[in-house]
Amino acid sequence: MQVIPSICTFCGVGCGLGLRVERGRVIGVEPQSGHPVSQGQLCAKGWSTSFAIDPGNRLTEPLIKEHGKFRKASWEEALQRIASEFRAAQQAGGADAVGVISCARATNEDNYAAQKFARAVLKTNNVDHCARICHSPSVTGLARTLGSGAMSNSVADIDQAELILVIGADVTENHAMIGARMLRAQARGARLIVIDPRKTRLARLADIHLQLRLGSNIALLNGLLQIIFKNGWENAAFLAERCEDITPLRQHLAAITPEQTSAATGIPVAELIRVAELFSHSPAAFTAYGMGITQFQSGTNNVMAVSNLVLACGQIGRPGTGVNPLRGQNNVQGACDMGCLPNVYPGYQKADEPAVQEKFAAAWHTPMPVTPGLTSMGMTQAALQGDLRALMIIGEDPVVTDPDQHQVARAYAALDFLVAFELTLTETAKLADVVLPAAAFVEKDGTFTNCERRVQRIRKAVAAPGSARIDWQILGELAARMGYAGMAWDSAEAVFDEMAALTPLFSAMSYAGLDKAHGLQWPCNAEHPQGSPVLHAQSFPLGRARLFPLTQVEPAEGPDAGYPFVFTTHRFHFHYNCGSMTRKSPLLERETPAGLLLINPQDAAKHGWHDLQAVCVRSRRGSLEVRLQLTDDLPPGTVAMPYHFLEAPCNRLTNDAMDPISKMPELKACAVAIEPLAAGVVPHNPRDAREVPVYASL
Ligand SMILES: Nc1nc2c(c(=O)[nH]1)N[C@H]1C(S)=C(S)[C@@H](COP(=O)(O)OP(=O)(O)OC[C@H]3O[C@@H](n4cnc5c(=O)[nH]c(N)nc54)[C@H](O)[C@@H]3O)O[C@H]1N2
Ligand SMILES: Nc1nc2c(c(=O)[nH]1)N[C@H]1C(S)=C(S)[C@@H](COP(=O)(O)OP(=O)(O)OC[C@H]3O[C@@H](n4cnc5c(=O)[nH]c(N)nc54)[C@H](O)[C@@H]3O)O[C@H]1N2
Ligand code: SF4
Ligand SMILES: [Mo]
Repeated sequence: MQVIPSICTFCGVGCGLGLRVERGRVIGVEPQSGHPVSQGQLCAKGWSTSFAIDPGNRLTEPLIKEHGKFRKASWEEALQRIASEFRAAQQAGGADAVGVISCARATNEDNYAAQKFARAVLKTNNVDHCARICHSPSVTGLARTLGSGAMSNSVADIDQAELILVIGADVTENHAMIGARMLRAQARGARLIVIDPRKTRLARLADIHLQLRLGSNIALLNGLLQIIFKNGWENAAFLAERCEDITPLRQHLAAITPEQTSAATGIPVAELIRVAELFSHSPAAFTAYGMGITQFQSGTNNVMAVSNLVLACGQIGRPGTGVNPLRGQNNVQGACDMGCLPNVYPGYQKADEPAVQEKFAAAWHTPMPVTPGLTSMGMTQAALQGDLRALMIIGEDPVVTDPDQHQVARAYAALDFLVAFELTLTETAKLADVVLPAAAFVEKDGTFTNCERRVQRIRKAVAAPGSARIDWQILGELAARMGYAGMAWDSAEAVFDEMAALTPLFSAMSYAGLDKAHGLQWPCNAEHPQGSPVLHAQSFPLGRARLFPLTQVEPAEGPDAGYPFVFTTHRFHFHYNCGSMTRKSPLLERETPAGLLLINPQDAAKHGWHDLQAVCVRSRRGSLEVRLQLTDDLPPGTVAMPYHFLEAPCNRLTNDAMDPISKMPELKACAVAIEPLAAGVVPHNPRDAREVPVYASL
């Protein structure tokens, strides 16, 4: 048996794995000892890796759909078909009639290739990925306040924090090794404060839990700041030295009273004062936040409100502090860094700046597109309107994971051509005209970038099943077929080196450097050859940071007589996003029943519903059938569902009302009605039809 060092393929913590390989198969994993983030541990998902990538569950040959049914095809035929369909779509609708959705689960090398393919081969900026519906408000919000949207500090900083503030993140479930580290910090005396409308496990263990009304984040953060300014608890020296003038913010907050904040958020005044005092007086406060901040139509403003609080108290730029968006997927930080966003090239070089366009035109030996690109949700809208005709989806399952499932399915049905690169036949792949089998992380070399900007090596441990190929190689072969020779790399390292040479944030990185220890944190360049564990120590990318006056924005849909419950969505520890990988593990499947609607016992009692009652849940966009689970994790009036289960597709209900700045849809709040099913009726389960393309008839 060999043990090959790698990095976990699930969440953005980026734990170090050893892949146990026997007779050409990954038979299990072990934690890497001495890894700076995972410290010799893994969570249940990491331990289940071998099921998630098992060759028995995988696509092995290209598939082409004919008369509504897939048949096996050669790579030659499949690639030729994709090349000619993309060219036909562009001839009919122009360069921007096509788009690429890249993969936050694939490597930096794959993502670099995806955006280069979009820009250099297709000549469009229509390239995006699921960061759009994850931390895009962090990218836009922190760009405005600091100039950089990444986690400012490192995971190890938690060990030095005196206070840990967690806002809208369920850390023990979703970033398990960070959650464990926070609890260890609390055990040695750090204070733990959680702001969440649900009683999460971490909230139950915290010193203080502010169980705010769902969606009242700006009201709460403004209220805390108002108390801080009123009492003179702000860090005046830091504000004077490091920030722009804050007079407009002070004036804006002067109109607010703690009583108003309490009424708007449901938090007693005394609790507000206590948290404001503790946070502002702490010698080192580490602030972490997640989807409870970003997934709102006010997502960008929510992020800026977090940033205001951190800056006003000077809790940034030192070890143990910082504003720390907990990035979600194993390589979502990397997919953003590599420029799989319509408005930036690798390293956040702006796509609308002529100098940047010229730089890449010269490096890639072809003109660059000049029109602004569409976001992923923008591509869905364009497809519905007939403006987008062909779409390439590399490892993403928007039919399950994007809001308003019926609309997504209608949009994809309206395309002339859809191609999916996947490990398995997901709900989205079922809708495609061509499906290409992609190599999984254990079958390729490359790098993943974790949530703390740490670029880490993954290594090929086994051969890909059947004829499956690596994403960047597929893109290179397609490029050649479409007349572009500049993507014919011979190794992942060659892709990385090209990227590093063009990206100032990565210019001092190489595979040799990454191999030496446990990777390097960007920026890693001539100024910081050893990388950067803490950002913003001396100055901000903007020079001085900015604090913005902000006003509470309510969710687009509130409860009313027709739809009386607030509906929200979140995650379970044992499953991961669309579930296409974790649900292959019988061990993980055993842990969590699929498709439950979580509801407070008082609500259930009021309506005479019992635990496991079968119900129909309806929003303005769709409906589904599930069973209730009674839990006091949720306050009365709010119901919640995890989103991993295709047989209980909560994104049939969710609202695509969007943040105007980041285009983030409001996945955390909409309104629903609940009706009990007749006694004895079993909830309809679309999984019964699992292998049938659900929307093939649309
Ligand atoms: N086990 C597991 N781990 C994962 C994932 C997974 O699917 N499963 N997915 C990965 C990905 S892609 C991501 S992005 C991360 C996401 O990790 P998190 O950010 O933790 O994601 P969620 O559980 O969706 O939401 C976090 C919390 O926001 C709270 N919340 C809802 N509304 C509000 C509000 O108005 N204010 C506040 N303050 N809180 C609110 C919810 O109650 C929930 O506890 O997890 C990653 N890790
Ligand atoms: N209601 C609701 N919806 C949500 C959210 C929510 O909180 N509530 N959260 C949103 C968030 S934060 C996110 S990030 C999205 C995630 O949404 P998705 O990105 O759609 O989900 P994932 O399960 O992370 O991964 C998608 C696919 O990547 C494939 N894959 C893995 N590795 C590779 C590879 O190397 N190459 C290729 N080609 N494919 C690969 C897997 O097989 C999997 O099917 O969901 C969003 N949707
Ligand atoms: S915490 Fe995240 S990275 Fe670590 S083992 Fe679990 S899923 Fe993998
Ligand atoms: Mo995410």
